[in-house]
Amino acid sequence: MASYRAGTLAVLCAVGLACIVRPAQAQKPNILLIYADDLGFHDVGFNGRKEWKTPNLDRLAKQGTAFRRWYTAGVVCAPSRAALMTGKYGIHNGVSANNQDLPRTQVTIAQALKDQGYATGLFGKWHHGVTRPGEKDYVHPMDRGFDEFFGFTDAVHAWQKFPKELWFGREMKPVSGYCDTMFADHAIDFIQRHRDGPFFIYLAFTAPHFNIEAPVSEVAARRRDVGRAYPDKPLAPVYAALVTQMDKEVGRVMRMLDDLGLTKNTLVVFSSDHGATFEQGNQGSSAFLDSNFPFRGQKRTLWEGGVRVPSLVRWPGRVPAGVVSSEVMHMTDVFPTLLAAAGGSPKQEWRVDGRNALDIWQGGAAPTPERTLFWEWRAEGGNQLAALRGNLKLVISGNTLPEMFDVERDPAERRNRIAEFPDLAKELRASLTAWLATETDESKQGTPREPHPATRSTGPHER
Ligand SMILES: [Ca+2]
Repeated sequence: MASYRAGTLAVLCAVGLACIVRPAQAQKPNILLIYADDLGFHDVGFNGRKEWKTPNLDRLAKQGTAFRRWYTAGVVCAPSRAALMTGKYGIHNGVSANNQDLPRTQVTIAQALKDQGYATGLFGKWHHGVTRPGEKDYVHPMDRGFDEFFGFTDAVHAWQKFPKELWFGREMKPVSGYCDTMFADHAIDFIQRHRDGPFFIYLAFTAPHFNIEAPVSEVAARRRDVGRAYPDKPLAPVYAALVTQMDKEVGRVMRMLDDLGLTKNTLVVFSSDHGATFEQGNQGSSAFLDSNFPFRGQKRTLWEGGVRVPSLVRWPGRVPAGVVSSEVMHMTDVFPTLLAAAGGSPKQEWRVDGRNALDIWQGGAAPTPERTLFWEWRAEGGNQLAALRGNLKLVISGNTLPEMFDVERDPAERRNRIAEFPDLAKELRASLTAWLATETDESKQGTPREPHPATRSTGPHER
């Protein structure tokens, strides 16, 4: 039937009848960017979680491409989100610590897409920092390119799963209910109002970040499966419910796209701001559940468990379905890639670090030679640096000797193989030092730091 139609169309065109079929490329896709908070690599079915199910995310992965090597750019909320929004490393966009506010000078993906004619909405968690010099307050998301905003601006407020009030734009109003459900409701409403498109939605859920609380019905359901498996761990089903409730919210939003016939022309990206935390706030739940398996580490570390996040992209007919990609993606790539999908490209003066990965999302391979990716975590008492090229990652933790891991053969980063690759180790260390030297004044502002061993002319690693 399809080939008959295509054949008929070709004949009609050949005889000179008006062809009003618009090529798919000419229509700008809607863009739905879904961001989870502290979701570990192993927390979703498409990465092997068995104790609970995430059928809606798994379906997206089946209908699109899941990325097994998608790296975040920051290991706490604000730096990860700022890198997502700007396509730039924290040392270049002004946010490499949780308390730094994104400077007004930085251009966000929402602003860039707005310039492409998009209606833009943020539903969920923004994470502001301390007021910058010259500002009266933090820079509000509605001054960042979002036409509409509903949610939290403050990270500590965002611990509340059943908040009493939330921001509607610039106004705080009373609300009732579970926050992620309200965020999905607002996204659905926005989709309905902007069905003629193009729209950009940044749906920033707060699950499964603590507080470890979830809707009663979902917790009850998880007590029946996860709870039975771990009767001595009462918080395990609650953590699971945070994830499965989020999955349900994703499903509701997808159904609205289906109902309005928008699925084919909507690019969906799902990711997490960084790995799961094993800190006090989670009361041991995600640690017990091994949320970052098979990786070492957690939030606030540069081991794979901190930086490698569950991620997928769906764009029917454009992004291959049912594929698990091993290409290395970096969170800073999202900005230029979404902008490319919308028919734009970043201006040179924005100095975006990420690269347009649209070819990779569409099934192509990464260009060679391989690029080097960098991380730094030097706030809140942390002191760790890392550089990745291909499968080899140099990690410098505090004052200890540098280490090198093959993250594909040894995802748990157990075997330090630096002695096998002395030249590469030296080169990566020099690249790290050069990269750190590009830190902007805005990034230095508000985060006094000790010089890291990697930047000293002689360090313990040279002994
Ligand atoms: Ca987070």
